[in-house]
Amino acid sequence: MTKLAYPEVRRDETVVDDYHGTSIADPYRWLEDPDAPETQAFVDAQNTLTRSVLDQCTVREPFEKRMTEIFDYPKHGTPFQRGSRYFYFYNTGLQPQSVLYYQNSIDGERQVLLDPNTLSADGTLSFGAYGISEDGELLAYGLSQSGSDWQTVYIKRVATGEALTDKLSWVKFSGISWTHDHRGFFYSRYPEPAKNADGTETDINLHHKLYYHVVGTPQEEDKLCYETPDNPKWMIGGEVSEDGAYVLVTISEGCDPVNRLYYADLSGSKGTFTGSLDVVKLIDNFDALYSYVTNAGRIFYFRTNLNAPKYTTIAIDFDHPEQPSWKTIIPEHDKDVLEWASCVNENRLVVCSLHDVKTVLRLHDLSTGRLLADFPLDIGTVGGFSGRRQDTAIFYQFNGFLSPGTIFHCPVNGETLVPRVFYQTVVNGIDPSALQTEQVFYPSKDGTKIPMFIVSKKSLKRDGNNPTLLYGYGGFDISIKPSYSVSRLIFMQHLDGILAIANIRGGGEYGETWHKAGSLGSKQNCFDDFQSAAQYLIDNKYSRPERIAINGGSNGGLLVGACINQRPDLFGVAIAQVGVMDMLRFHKFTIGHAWTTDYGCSDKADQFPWLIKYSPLHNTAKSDKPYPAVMLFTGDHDDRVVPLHSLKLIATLQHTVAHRPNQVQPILIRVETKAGHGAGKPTKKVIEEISDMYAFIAHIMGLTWH
Ligand code: X98
Repeated sequence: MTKLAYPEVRRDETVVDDYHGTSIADPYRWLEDPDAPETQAFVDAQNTLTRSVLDQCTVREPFEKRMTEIFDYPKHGTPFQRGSRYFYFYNTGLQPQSVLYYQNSIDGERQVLLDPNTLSADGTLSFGAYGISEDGELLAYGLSQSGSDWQTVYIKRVATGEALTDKLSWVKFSGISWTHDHRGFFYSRYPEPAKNADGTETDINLHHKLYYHVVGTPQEEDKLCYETPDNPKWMIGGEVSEDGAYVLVTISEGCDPVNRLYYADLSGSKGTFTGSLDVVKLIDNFDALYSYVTNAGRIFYFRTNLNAPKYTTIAIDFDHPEQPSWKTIIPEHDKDVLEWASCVNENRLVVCSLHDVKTVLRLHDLSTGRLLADFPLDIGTVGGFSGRRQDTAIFYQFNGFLSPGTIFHCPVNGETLVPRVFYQTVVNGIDPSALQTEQVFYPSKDGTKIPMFIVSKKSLKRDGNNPTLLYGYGGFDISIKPSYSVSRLIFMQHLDGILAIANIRGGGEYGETWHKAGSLGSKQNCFDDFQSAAQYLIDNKYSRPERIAINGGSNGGLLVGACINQRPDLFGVAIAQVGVMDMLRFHKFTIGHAWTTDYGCSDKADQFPWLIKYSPLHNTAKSDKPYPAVMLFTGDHDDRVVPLHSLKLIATLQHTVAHRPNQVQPILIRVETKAGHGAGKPTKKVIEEISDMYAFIAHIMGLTWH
């Protein structure tokens, strides 16, 4: 491969910061201004270079064609009931955005409630938060433009389709929770930004507040229900209890699974608030998570990790709220993580757990916790669920690496569980019988056993030559569970690829202990686990370094960024999507401050040493060895992980690595326009991005399409 003509990029050597006595240069600080013409020219030049490489990738066209064919299958969301109506999302196949439908009965005629595809020509307007009133008559829904986290909330009358005039701006990180009188709902928002914000801005998000909106009134009249002016980084949520009698107010200080928990009695007010809610502070510290499950009068059930890193369900009597009176309903399991619990049939609890990264679904008695029955389930993930206290039957969606999705409808009021298939997803063109899944447990650097799924053709030859996509995330208590992916199956079917998913530390696969073992001062464990995964694949003759492509997004983009600096020789290709790359400054932009719970913060003298050791931006070219081929991905409207992370890293990598005589592989970035962190991306953009990614991998590895 001939060396590419990388763009000339200005370095400003005058930008140097002092971190607790250590000087750190930031020569590409100017790339932090998304509106500067120089930044835009940089992006244009990078995109032009990247496109010139992608245009040479012969797999690009067949991949996109095949992906478009196979992805064109109907996708049905898990139905849920409000009032007498059933609601669900549905996509015919390649529609840019899924459509929200309703039916007046379970086998009634389908009617369109909201079709985002009619609202924008290019599909870049997408659904965000939504809530349907208890009687099923009103839909409040957030719309987001170009993948931004900002949403504007509107209201629609279900029966007539009439759009009301209500318009709520500056909504972000919000649920929508209706009071049972159908008069209005709780939601969370930020103050109006000083300058207009459309998702390309990088300004820090502070002063999240909880409001109540009354249908038919202007937003200026919304009741401010709770704010924490002394703690501008705290995040506030509101949820009406299942019986409509209370609102539960939760406060988080970041992404850790811990929250304060307050409640207010709504039974007298019927949502007609005169000012701040009269809250009772049940839990006023950040020692543990308390996630509302249900309540029977003043007996409240919560999922918690208090003294239970794998989570339990407890009952708290609000009339005797002192901790010794709390009752354990579902005790902590020694192995399985309790992911969520939901009350059904008035007195039963559906409990979803993770056992070695595979879903287990069980039915328990609510008041005693006694196990009543196990739901029959294949190996995979329950990805959708609906069922509430008043329901005698539930819907749940199952999927896995080789299973595109089955929605089951199952009565939960009897002695036994007899699920009926409500909807079976059918995908033509992929033969799952030719493929296999295994789960291995490999040792990491410190000996910890890490689970890894390996999906491949049954005809796999362990000759050390197989193109392998190694994917990881490793953070924020998020578990990477088996899921169906057309693009990965195409990689296996047409390029003889292997998919390896390493369930590295930092995630939630084994509860809070697993999460903490890969965060703060132990973040290096994530990178060691991921590198050990590659080593396992090499030692066991699945692949070799040149044939391993590592991939991760967001916190997983950081994982990829850190790993190429630490072990450039271990991988052939690195794809980092929407990654956090500047570990010294991430907390200054949009919601970055919420991630200090996993990462720590460079402002703190005792935490700066953790971050400077692995920050992708600050550790390039520490090794003389050539880097793998690199492609960074970002979107101009990504206001979760702002694009400056990837822009500054690519400028740095091109300066420090790409020009070295021994660096043959390209180091590139792809900046998508009118796209954000991922949610709400229209189907066409998804297919284009994925085709670019696999075409690049195939091009670098010299794979031929068949
Ligand atoms: C976030 O940053 C999620 C942001 N976020 C939310 C919501 N609530 C939050 C409360 C506290 C802190 C962050 C919150 O989205 C929310 C509330 C109601 C409805 C919907 C959302 N995350 C991390 C992230 O995006 C990890 C996953 C969630 N990162 C990007 C971490 C590093 C890279």
